Amino acid sequence: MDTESIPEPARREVDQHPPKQWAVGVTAVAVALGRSVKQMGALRTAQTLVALNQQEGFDCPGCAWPETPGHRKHAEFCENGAKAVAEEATKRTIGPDFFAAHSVSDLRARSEYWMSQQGRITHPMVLAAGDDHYRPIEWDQAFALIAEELKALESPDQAAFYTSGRTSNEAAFLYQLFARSLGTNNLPDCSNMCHESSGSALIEAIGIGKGSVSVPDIEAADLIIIAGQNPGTNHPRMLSVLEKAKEHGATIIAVNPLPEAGLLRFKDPQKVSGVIGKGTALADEFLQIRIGGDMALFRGLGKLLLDAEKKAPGTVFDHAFINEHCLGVDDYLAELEKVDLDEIVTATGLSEHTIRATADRMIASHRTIICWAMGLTQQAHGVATIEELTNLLLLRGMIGKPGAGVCPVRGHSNVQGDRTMGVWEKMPDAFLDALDREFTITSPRKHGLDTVDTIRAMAAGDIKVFMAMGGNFVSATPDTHATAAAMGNCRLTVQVSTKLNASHLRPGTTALILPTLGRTDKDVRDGRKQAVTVEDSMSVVHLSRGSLPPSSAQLRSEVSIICDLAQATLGADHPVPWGPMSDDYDTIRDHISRVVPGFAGFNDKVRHPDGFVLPHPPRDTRSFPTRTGKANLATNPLQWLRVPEGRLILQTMRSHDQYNTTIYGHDDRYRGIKGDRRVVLMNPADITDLGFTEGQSVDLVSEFAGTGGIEERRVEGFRIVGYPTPRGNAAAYYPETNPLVPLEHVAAKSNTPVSKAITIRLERC
Ligand SMILES: Nc1nc2c(c(=O)[nH]1)N[C@H]1C(S)=C(S)[C@@H](COP(=O)(O)OP(=O)(O)OC[C@H]3O[C@@H](n4cnc5c(=O)[nH]c(N)nc54)[C@H](O)[C@@H]3O)O[C@H]1N2
Ligand SMILES: Nc1nc2c(c(=O)[nH]1)N[C@H]1C(S)=C(S)[C@@H](COP(=O)(O)OP(=O)(O)OC[C@H]3O[C@@H](n4cnc5c(=O)[nH]c(N)nc54)[C@H](O)[C@@H]3O)O[C@H]1N2
Ligand SMILES: [Mo]
Repeated sequence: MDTESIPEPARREVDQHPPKQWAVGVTAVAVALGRSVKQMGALRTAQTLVALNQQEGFDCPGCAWPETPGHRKHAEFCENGAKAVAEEATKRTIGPDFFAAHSVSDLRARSEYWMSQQGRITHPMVLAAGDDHYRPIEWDQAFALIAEELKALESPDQAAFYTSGRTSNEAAFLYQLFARSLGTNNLPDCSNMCHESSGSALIEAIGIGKGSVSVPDIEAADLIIIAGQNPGTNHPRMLSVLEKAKEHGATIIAVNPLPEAGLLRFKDPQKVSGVIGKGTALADEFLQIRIGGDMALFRGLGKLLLDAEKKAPGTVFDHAFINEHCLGVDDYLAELEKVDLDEIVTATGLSEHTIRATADRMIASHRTIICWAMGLTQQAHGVATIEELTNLLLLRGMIGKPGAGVCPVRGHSNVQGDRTMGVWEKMPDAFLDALDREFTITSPRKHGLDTVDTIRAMAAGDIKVFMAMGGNFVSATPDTHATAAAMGNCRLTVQVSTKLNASHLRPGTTALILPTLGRTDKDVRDGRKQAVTVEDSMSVVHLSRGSLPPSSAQLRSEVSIICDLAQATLGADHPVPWGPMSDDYDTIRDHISRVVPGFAGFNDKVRHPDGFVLPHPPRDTRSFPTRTGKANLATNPLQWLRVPEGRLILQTMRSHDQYNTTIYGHDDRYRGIKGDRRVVLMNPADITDLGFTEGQSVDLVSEFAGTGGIEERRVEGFRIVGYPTPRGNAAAYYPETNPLVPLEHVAAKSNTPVSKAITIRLERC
């Protein structure tokens, strides 16, 4: 395929239509099939899409939303899942000729869109010190090069091992085992930028950092609050579960600064009525909240629940549950007493009437679920916000019973599994003890570096070797220019990748690209077809088997790459049986079954058609394995965002045509935006008040109070689009806006970059 024929899109006038009032429907099917055939051809499209999320097929590399139990036989259609598959299973390839034709300096001028459209990387490539071209390298030489650099380190803590959330359980387990065998806990991952705030809050509150509900729970709930999440684009299969819940009489409340199409109305392409009819109205209420106002909303609701409880004691709070299971209740109630509803109205931008109506719905509910995603986690006070919503559920005993609980909706398809497998810079000692016993190694106990701290350490020259198991570190992390410079301080950067991206172009002194199999690819080891496993957002573990012939004989599985690297680095007499595990993934699962809680009998259990569900003590038995042994209500000072004079609060979000840093196209169909990603969505009244006009091109300048005064960062040439977002708030796409997010702008406790609340001003350009 002639990849030169894929041009950079010409910048043209953004074509804007009013935001869509419904999601999915027949257009989605057409768009996804069109993309699939373009990337894969008709035959491969047919072969691939029938195997998606089937019992004998592969797990969708799109989102982490679970399959409905018993339904894995009937793959649900999901436009964005199909697009994610088409991107991976594309027939386009890039190999040594491509890299001979394009220098690194040339490629830096290309967009992420252009790069991802070039196709799958087919050969291991090396960028030698001082060279401007990647050149092919043999696998063994690549492993020897990495091993040499790792062995030359003064301390293993001079290495960092990043993971993106597509990595299978088996590869993730081996990757952390390798890092710990080497002697470091430096295991930053994409979760640090994603649901870390949820984990931080939930571990303290309920003793486990995972959601407590299942698909049947959602279908059985009578009230579902969805805050800071855009499921129509990012978790489309969630919509059919919400539709089921509605059929059973549930009320759905959407809390979002934007009127996201998927939350308002849903057309199910599986049903004739969905294709031709008006669709199901999903949200009964749309609370158009100001960015960062969620903690105030939940606190205001808490106050109204308390008032109602005082009026009719025993009717609102679940005293039996509170007495048996909760700590910290009196302090929290004392805090609620202080609430001034006027402040809540100002902080949220919602009317008192709306907040009271929501409280009434909560009081009337017997089974409440709260779902959330990045709108809540990527806030400076994200952890406190999630603690606040958990408090409300605890006061009402809404956890550990059918149809009720906490539901952080995960991002990457195996991000939750990677954590379960030990990819975390601060894994508890009990896990490390079990790992050491199983393999007779000595894991380090000193906590390692997370994503933001890895970048800081790189900038300080303290990280010499950086390895990434997937992902696009430079584009996904904040402060793009500072991060790119920090990468340049490394002696060696290694990217295990499927597709070309900006991280390959921000090398250390030497850089390697190691091409790997994806989910859709057939993985044969030692003559036998291998399967891997993944864990979804609701703690269900199941098998995934790729079936497509790999696009190059050079591609290796992540598992085999790690095992070969480990043997090259740690030597043949290392106590971990890297060779046998590399040849037969059942062997890896046997080891996992003895190390990771909940995995006893792993190989048998995972062969059940629906996989198996991991234990979750609060959900299963209302027991709370926290430090105190009880569910803890947290009391935090109320926090919300004030918009400084002449400024806006900017959130950075995903369009309908991207997967994180992989850009599929330039449209954002549900938001009615076509042909341009460099846009800033603003309230029309703000456009006028700030002295601008629609369609004007501006620079976005972020302002951040650093230690040395106000710091500024700039991205250039964004087109103003009038959009129904609250006054004082703006929205633009990630990753183009990541240069605006200072490395220091992180959430308290979770260290998650604050990608959803950046103070900006606009400047004419
Ligand atoms: N197709 C597709 N699917 C994906 C991804 C993808 O890029 N493409 N990414 C995957 C990953 S890794 C993740 S983490 C998930 C992300 O899934 P989401 O969290 O849905 O992704 P975002 O686009 O970041 O959207 C955040 C939502 O929060 C809202 N929001 C912003 N600020 C606030 C606030 O202060 N309060 C409230 N209440 N809402 C706010 C935004 O308007 C937006 O609707 O999706 C996963 N699935
Ligand atoms: N401003 C801003 N920044 C954000 C966010 C935001 O909302 N706003 N969201 C954050 C979130 S939630 C996340 S999760 C991160 C995402 O951060 P990452 O996970 O690091 O980024 P991705 O764009 O998902 O990574 C894409 C790359 O992964 C590689 N890849 C794809 N599939 C495979 C595979 O199967 N194996 C291997 N080895 N490689 C593969 C391809 O080479 C591709 O180029 O970004 C974060 N950054
Ligand atoms: Mo994510």
